[in-house]
Amino acid sequence: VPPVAQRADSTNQLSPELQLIAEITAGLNAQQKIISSKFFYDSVGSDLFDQICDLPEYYPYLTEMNMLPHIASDLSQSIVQPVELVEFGAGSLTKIRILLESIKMIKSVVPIDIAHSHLQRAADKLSADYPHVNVAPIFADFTQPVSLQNKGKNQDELVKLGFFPGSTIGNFNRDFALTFLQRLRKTLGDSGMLLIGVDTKKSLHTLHQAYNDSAGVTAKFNLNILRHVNHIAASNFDLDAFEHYAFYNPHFGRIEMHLVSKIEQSVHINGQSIPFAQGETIHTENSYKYRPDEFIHLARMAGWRLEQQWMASNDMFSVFLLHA
Ligand code: AVI
Repeated sequence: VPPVAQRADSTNQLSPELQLIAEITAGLNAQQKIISSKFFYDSVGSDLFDQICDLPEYYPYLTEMNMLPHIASDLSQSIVQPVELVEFGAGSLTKIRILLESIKMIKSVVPIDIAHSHLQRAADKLSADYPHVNVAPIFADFTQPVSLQNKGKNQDELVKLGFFPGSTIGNFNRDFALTFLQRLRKTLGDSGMLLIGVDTKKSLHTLHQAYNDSAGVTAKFNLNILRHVNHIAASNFDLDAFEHYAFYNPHFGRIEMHLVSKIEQSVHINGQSIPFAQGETIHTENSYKYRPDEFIHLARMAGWRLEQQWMASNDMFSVFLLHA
């Protein structure tokens, strides 16, 4: 494969595919090698993530799912005006259904996700099951600014209720988490609200188990990023030559996932040979954990105020309702 730089078109703009290859190559040339966690989610990776969510050790998903019916019932009392629910990174719309069951004031749903066919299928099913709710999916990368203009029915009259569950905010570094929350504040408008799930700091043992499950699903999920990169960039990562490594970094308050090179080796990508020392790692993901006061501080800095807060038993997980 010729190097990306030689394949730019006449306007010198890289195509989206070549931009991805350039991004991956740049990350592998950094001193601490890195591949962005967004490359986890090809169809195999999305299936593996669904399997992670079924693991008893991966408490964030199950804990939040158990909290949602109670939260939805609380919101059904407090939300008295018609709302449009906007989910960022909507996936299969499983969680939206729990909200729809209780909150009758949701008149319109705008799920945003980059996985086009997956979202279209889920949106069609949702629309069939809730015929009185307007379902207007947006196929986009929700980490980029998204315009809600002309989406949804009578959208100007509906108050916007943003929904960002699953502690996906934890996969952003602090600066981007702040930028993202500021952006949502703008997107959802001056009467907007945001329901957001955030994983908490807790016993190191519990955190460790959640990212080092005994069935090895998280390890497969982590290694799959190399298979996906091979597919995108025609690189030759050997999945057997790397191993999963995840640990809690107390200094940064985050789980870090890495892939460790088991041997000294070179990997070919984009016309380059990338050397790996034995034991050298590629950093693939951060998952920040927030004490409630830390998260509330961040939300306030982004222009939100706290309306309501729910904590799972033993403070295992937190969900916040923020108001503009
Ligand atoms: C999607 N995200 C919130 C998950 C997390 O816990 O950070 C991704 C994940 N990585 C390993 N297991 C799950």
